[in-house]
Amino acid sequence: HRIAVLGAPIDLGASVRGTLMGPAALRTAGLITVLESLGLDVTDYGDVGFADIAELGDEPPANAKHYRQIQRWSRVLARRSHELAQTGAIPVFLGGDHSLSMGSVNGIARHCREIGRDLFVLWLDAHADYNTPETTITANMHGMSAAFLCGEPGLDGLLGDERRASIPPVQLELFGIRSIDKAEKELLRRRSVSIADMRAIDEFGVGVLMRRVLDKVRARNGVLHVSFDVDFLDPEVAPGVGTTVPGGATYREAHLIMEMLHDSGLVRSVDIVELNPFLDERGKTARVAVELIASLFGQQITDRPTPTNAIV
Ligand code: DIR
Ligand code: MN
Ligand code: MN
Ligand code: MN
Repeated sequence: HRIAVLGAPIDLGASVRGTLMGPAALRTAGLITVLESLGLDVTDYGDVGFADIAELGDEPPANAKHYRQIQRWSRVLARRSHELAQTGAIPVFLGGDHSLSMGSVNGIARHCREIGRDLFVLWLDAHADYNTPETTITANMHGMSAAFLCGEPGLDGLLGDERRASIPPVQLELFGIRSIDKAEKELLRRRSVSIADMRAIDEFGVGVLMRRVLDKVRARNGVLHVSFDVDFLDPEVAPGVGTTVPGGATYREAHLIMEMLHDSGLVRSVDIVELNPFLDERGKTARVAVELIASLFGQQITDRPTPTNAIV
C-alpha cells in the first residue's frame, strides 16, 4: 500500500489556538518512520498552505468564525484530497483542527462518486460536530464539519465552484461521542445519524459496535474514511487537546478499534485532528496518536497474518 501524508496546519476553526503545530508534532513523534517500518510506501507531501488561494466574493454567513480563512483551507484541501485519492494512495491528513475535514472528506467523496463506491465516514470524536451556523452556540467551525459534509444547509458557498460532494447522513458513523449541544442533538435525531455514544460503548463494548459499522460498510461494498479527533480518547490518555471531555475511550479500546479497522481492509483515507502540542505533556498525546495510526496500518502485538475472513 502507498500512503500519502499531507499536513494541514489549521487552528482558526477551534476556540483554542495551537493545533497548527499538530502536523509537526506527529512527524516529530515518528509517524513517517513508524509507517515505513510496517513496510508501507510513504510519501510525505509536507504541509499545505493557502496563500495561492484567492478569496471568494460570497457573503460570509453569520455565526461562522474565521469563515474566509477556513474557506481557503477547505478549497485547497478539497482539491489536494481529490488528487491524492486519484493516485490510488491512502491519503492521511494531519491536522489541524477538525474543520479540515470539510475539505479532506469532500475530495474523497468526489473521488468515490466518480468510481461508484459508497463512502462511509467513521467519526471518532468526543463531539458530534453536527452544528450548522443556525444551531451553533460557539460559532466555531470545527463543530460544523460533520454537518457540512452531510449536506446540511448554511455553509453552501464554502467551496465556491468546486462542487460540494456530500455523503448521506446515514453514511456517517459517530463513535465515542459524549458531548452534543441541544439543537445539534435534535438535528442528529431528525437525520437518523447512527451514534455509538459512550453509554453504548459501556454497555456493548467497542468490538461489537465496530463490527456493526464494518458490516454495514461491507454490505454496501462501501469504503471507509476515518476522521480521528484525538479528543475521542480520554483526557488521561490524550491531554493535548483544546476541548477535553472526561469519560473518553481508553488506550486499549482505541487500539482495538484501529486493529479492527486494519483487519477490515476498508479504510481508504484518514484524518488525524485536534492534537494541540501547545497543551500536550511532553509529546504524550502525539506519541499515542502515532501508535494508534500504526495499529490502523497493521502494527500488531503478534505477527499473525491479517485474517482474510475477518469480521464476517
Ligand atoms: C461544540 C464543541 N459542540 C461546538 N465542539 C467541538 O463548538 O460546536 N469541540 N468540536 O472540539
Ligand atoms: Mn471533532
Ligand atoms: Mn477522482
Ligand atoms: Mn472533538
